[in-house]
Amino acid sequence: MTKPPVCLTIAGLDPSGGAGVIADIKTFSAFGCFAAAAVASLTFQNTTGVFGASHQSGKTVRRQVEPIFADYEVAAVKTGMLPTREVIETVAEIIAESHVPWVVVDPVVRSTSGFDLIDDTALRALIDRLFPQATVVTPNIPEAERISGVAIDTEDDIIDAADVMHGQGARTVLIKGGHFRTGNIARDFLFSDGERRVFESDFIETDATHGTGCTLAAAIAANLALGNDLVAAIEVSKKFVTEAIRTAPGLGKGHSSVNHLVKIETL
Ligand code: PXL
Repeated sequence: MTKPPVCLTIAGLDPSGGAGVIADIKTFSAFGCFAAAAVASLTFQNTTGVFGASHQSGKTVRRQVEPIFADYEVAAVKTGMLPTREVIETVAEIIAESHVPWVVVDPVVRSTSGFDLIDDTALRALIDRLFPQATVVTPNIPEAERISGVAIDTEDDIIDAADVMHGQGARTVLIKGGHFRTGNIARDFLFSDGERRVFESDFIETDATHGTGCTLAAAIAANLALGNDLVAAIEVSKKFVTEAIRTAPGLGKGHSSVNHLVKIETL
């Protein structure tokens, strides 16, 4: 049997299974990658909201991740909720030392239910230390607004926000337009090397959106690890997330998780 590519997520643990490392592990697996995971923060939550979090230190994140790099050839890293400046600086150092070829940075800032997942100092470190190392940074609209300081109402605002993020060191930015729909189309905007590309998918009217951001970023990392180029990786990942929303299990009293185990043959 040929060896599967190893994908490593460094993110928060959502014990209810919808977002964070559990979503990432399932998504990596759905694409046939081997999942490794380090927990940067233990969150307390369910589908109705986030009730708190207990963060790891830079040291305990390093102690989780270093043995993995010492043992495996890691094909892609995906970062999600990195709660403090200390954790972000540690992750940035380890990624730089590792020379891992693909780094997907999901700049997780706030939960769907409005809980701030990282503070301003951490956000600054995320921009300064991780953006320059990212193959792609994947903010949604509220995240792009908080990171760039640009209020986004129009497509021109999306372009302005991407310009600011380029200036902040992110070479390639995918702004996810789920919060910026046009009719029944959800559009994501990719900015890379002076070029802009728009990806369209069906907008599905639903409450089952918990973990969509994590799932998309993890799917992109998996597909880069499998040898796809970035555009192809985003295309298949968007189809995957659309299907994951469409086939969501509808669990819990709040925003249901999506279905992370979509059969990729059906895409
Ligand atoms: O969807 C953003 C997100 C990412 N990671 C973790 C989370 C959340 C939202 O709740 O809990 C761990």
